[in-house]
Amino acid sequence: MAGQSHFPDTIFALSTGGLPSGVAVIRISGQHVAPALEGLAGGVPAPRRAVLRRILDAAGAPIDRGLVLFFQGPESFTGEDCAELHLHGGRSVVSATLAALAALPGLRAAEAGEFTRRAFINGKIDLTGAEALADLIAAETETQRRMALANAEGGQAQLYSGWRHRLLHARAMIEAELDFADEADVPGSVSGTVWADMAALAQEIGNHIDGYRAAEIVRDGFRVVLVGAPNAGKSSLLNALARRDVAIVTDVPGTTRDLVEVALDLDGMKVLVTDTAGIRSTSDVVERIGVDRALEAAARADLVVQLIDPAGEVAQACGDWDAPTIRVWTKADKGGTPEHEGQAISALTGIGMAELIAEIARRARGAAAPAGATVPSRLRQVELLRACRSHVKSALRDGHGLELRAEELRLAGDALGRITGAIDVEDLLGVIFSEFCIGK
Ligand SMILES: Nc1nc2c(ncn2[C@@H]2O[C@H](COP(=O)(O)OP(=O)(O)OP(=O)(O)O)[C@@H](O)[C@H]2O)c(=O)[nH]1
Ligand SMILES: [Mg+2]
Repeated sequence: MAGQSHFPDTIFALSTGGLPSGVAVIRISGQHVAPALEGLAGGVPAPRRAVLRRILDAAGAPIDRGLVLFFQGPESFTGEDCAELHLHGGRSVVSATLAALAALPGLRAAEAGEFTRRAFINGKIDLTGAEALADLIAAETETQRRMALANAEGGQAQLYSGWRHRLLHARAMIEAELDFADEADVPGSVSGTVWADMAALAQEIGNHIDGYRAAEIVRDGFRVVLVGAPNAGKSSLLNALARRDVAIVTDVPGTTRDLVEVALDLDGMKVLVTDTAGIRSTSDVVERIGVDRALEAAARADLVVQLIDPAGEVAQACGDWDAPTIRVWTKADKGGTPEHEGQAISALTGIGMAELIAEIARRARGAAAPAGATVPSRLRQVELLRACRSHVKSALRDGHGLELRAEELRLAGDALGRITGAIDVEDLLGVIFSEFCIGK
């Protein structure tokens, strides 16, 4: 069977990473999979059974021996007939096999994200599921992985389809009220419960949208900015956190001018730590730009860590930022006792470092979406959610007629449909699937 494909081409790609590797998996999808396996592997294995076969080139000469798996559409990732060849991950093995596949009629190399795109078009996953798969492949930390997995397993799809269902139900009740408005025995308060539910829905969508920043923190990282007077020990702290020499450290005040950023995995959370120029008023043009950048970075931070050398100059007024700020006293190995509250650390000996890292990780977790929460993961989704909520709110306004209010609910449902790809998204697909690597 040729699966449910509408695509003339059968696509193939190396789906595993860099070569050489122990094993390389080549994936094939489309209506010509079975004939391709006949030629390449001497036959089509029973679906979902791994069999060891010789892989042959077009002239019948052996390329390698490997496992061959066949997935009959629609029970496959793409919904089409699919196959996987698990080969030895040598460059020559892979290139000879890809060349043999390209020589077969109807086959061509896949574009980035093309397998997932076919899965979407064949109804195997919705757009939020596809986006979550891209996130899962990109996930570097445990929290990123958990969030992506929850969405890949249909968390968002279920939530939005529940909301669409409520919108449909509300419209049906309103239509009924419109149709039977003239008759005496209409259950008059039908729309009363409907509007209460729509008000609740607007609230739920609002809460869900509020979760986006927390999701962004998981996906893109919790932004920590180190600020303080020159020589406070900011660059030394950055290097200690990164466990390598990222930033230049000298005893010259004003060493750092640019922003220096490192991405860390702190206790499963992605944390971006930025070192900045020491803040002071200066006539040096370059340093002044550095100070401006430091203050801008602090303004964008999720957490500011303000470093103070107890023996150093009293930090000058540091400017304004909204982010929560923790004070850290540096160079604790020198024994100067801080007079004020705050953590004491030494980047040199490691005193207090574990406590500081734990505190940053605790705050990052507090700001991030909780594990397994269903949250919007893309600005695209948030924009449509905002549109949806604004239509629901318009519908709730009593001023205009019932027909118009029902129409607003229809538009609200359409916005949700665009998030999952149930309606009208052709123009978006290129953008969404280009995020993927080849072979997915
Ligand atoms: N004893 C001791 N010295 C430190 C410690 N941390 C930094 N220093 C020294 O303090 C001086 C300044 O350190 P930096 O890390 O360059 O300070 P900074 O805040 O980045 O300074 P600017 O980039 O000029 O703003 C250097 O001589 C460091 O070796 C520490 O924990 N203990
Ligand atoms: Mg520095």
